[in-house]
Amino acid sequence: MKIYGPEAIRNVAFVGHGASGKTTLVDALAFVSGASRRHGSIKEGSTLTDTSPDEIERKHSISLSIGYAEWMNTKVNLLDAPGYLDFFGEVICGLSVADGAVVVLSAVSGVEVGTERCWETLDRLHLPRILFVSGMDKEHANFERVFNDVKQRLTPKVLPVEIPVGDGAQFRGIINLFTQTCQLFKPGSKAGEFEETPVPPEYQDAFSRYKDQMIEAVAATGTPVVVVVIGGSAVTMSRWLDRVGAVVMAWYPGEQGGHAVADVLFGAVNPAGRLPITFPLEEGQLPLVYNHKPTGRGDDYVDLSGHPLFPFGHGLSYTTFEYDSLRFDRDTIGPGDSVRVSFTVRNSGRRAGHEVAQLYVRDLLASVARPVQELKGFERVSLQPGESRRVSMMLTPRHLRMLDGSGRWVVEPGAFRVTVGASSRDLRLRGTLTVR
Ligand SMILES: Nc1nc2c(ncn2[C@@H]2O[C@H](COP(=O)(O)OP(=O)(O)OP(=O)(O)O)[C@@H](O)[C@H]2O)c(=O)[nH]1
Ligand SMILES: [Mg+2]
Repeated sequence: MKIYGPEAIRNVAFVGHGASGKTTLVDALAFVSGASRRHGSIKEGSTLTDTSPDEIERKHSISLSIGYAEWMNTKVNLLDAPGYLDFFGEVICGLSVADGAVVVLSAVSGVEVGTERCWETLDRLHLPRILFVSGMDKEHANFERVFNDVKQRLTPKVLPVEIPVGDGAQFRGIINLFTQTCQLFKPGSKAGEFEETPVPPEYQDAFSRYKDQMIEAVAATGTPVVVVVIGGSAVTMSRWLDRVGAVVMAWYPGEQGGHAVADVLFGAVNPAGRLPITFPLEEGQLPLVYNHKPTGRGDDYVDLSGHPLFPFGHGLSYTTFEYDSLRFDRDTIGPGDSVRVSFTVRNSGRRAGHEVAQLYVRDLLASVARPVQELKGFERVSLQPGESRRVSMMLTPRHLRMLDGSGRWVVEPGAFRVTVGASSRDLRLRGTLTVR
């Protein structure tokens, strides 16, 4: 073994009720880390830490014993405490030198009196802790029940880091909620042997539910929270959105994405991206698009709004913008004519920023049903605080045309409503253009 200085040594105590699996876990950790060559078992009396004749004979720990694991240039002393309350003095000895604790719970029995007793001592000593649910392969193992038990009887501030795949005889592996990977064990394999796979489809629901709980728990600490979403499409966020300060949609930002996100979070860059899709409140609203045909009725459901969570074209920045003075160079045009639409955008906030001004058109009367609005132009305008600029965009016959009942492109005479704003639902200016 390498020689470690005090800065690279950690003492971690393994505590919990009797026979919850502490000695077995310590043995497995030492084995997986390479510190021990033997994968011992309680049944054979061959574990690293239950070594006295009494412990081997009775198959439970009697005194505090130490194993160790070498992990990431740190020596982790594994202090295996007995679980039976008769030996609670040993637990206190272990905890008094520990930097933190692993509280081991049985997947079958969950929180027991012994667990509560350890927890109270950990509270008193202000020790950080993680919980480990052992015996997921046993009959009647139930992770969800143990998790809820912990929330009710020990602390509401608990978050799963890993969740099991299957239980009892069907227990097959674990899913890590942070790395978003799944480790599947082969039947009969040793500790530390697994195959790494993506999260199985049947676990996606549980996976997202626990991830949402993770965001809620972090937000509940009171520290301002920004959620950075890495994803290729809309995600639902109604369960936690009102509890966090901001959301940054980073899409799949590539290998320099971390720097870009950091610049946005720390304010070095004022973001100006706009959504090219609609984010729904719930999946039940899908398909949800900004340019649908008129429905002839309200958009709401009996039990849900018909409005999106974030509309097409939405995006915020660290400043604000005002719009005014919409003008057309002509109000009435012929079917083959173009018109110049202009308006003023002003940076009304205190930071320099970029606005993406958007122009939408609706054909108010047509021979076939036309969308309630369609994006026909946009322009990115960079403005210093207080600065304003005239923005102008051309509307040409291409922007006003449609396919008629017989499949021909036509610009039909009549009125067109022209709206300008910061998103498809944040429209600040409107005017009407007439085609003769
Ligand atoms: N099937 C199964 N059995 C386990 C698991 N972990 C522990 N066991 C068994 O459960 C029994 C108790 O395990 P121990 O590791 O001795 O538990 P402990 O918490 O150290 O017990 P005490 O020191 O007596 O408090 C032993 O028979 C183990 O073989 C597990 O994950 N699955
Ligand atoms: Mg033990």
